[in-house]
Amino acid sequence: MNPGKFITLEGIEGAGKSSHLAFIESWLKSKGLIVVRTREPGGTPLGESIRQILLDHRNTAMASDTELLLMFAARAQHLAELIKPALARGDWVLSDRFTDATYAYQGSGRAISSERIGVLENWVQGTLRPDLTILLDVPVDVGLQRAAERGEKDRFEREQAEFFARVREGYLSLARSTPGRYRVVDASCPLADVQDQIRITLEAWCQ
Ligand code: Z5A
Repeated sequence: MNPGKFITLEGIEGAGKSSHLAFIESWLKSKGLIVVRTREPGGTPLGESIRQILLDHRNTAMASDTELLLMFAARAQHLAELIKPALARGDWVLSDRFTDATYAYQGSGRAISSERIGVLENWVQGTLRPDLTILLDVPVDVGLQRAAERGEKDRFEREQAEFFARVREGYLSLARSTPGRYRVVDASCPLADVQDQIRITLEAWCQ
């Protein structure tokens, strides 16, 4: 049996992750792979409950460390209940966000040190890391304009443009420091062009 692979999709608000997840899933399935599609925070019943707390815009008093620990609490459950069993079966796991989002949002966005995040990453994940991370990169103004067309804003979506600028730079910095795992896609162009870039990326990576 081939070992399962772990693919994550990342990007700032309005980058288009939701729009492209189904495409990636169907492309992988067309290659005969069994795909488990999931998301963070969430992916399990317990994780989805934690997600509700994290995204609830009424939780304005949430401290940055609380936010960080809740992200990793949801992730610990996600790994134990879904990700590790799927990979052990040889399935491919496709996750809408994972720990890079923590480095970008809680690290670059909220100014929590990488060292502190790294302690939790090693504790919760051990040596497990994604095999491939696709970063949908988009300028903040473009992303926010796209996202503005959605309904009521959650707790993160209420952040200012400066916050998302730090998050974007955090992601680009991760991509620069981990080039073997990262593929950066220009998500500012039309949907079909972004999809083409993703397909070319997957074809090259899966060879
Ligand atoms: N978070 C965190 O802080 N720390 C962590 O460790 C983790 C997460 C794991 C929820 O995540 C929040 O959790 C997230 C970070 C934080 N908050 N924020 N921001 P989420 O992934 O569920 O939330 P999201 O970022 O809002 O993701 P999303 O729903 O997948 O949105 P999206 O990337 O913006 O994608 P979209 O809905 O597909 O696109 C938005 C709109 O743009 C939509 O109308 C599309 O039709 C349009 N769009 C997309 N691409 C294009 C192109 N190329 N052209 C034109 N229009 C486009």
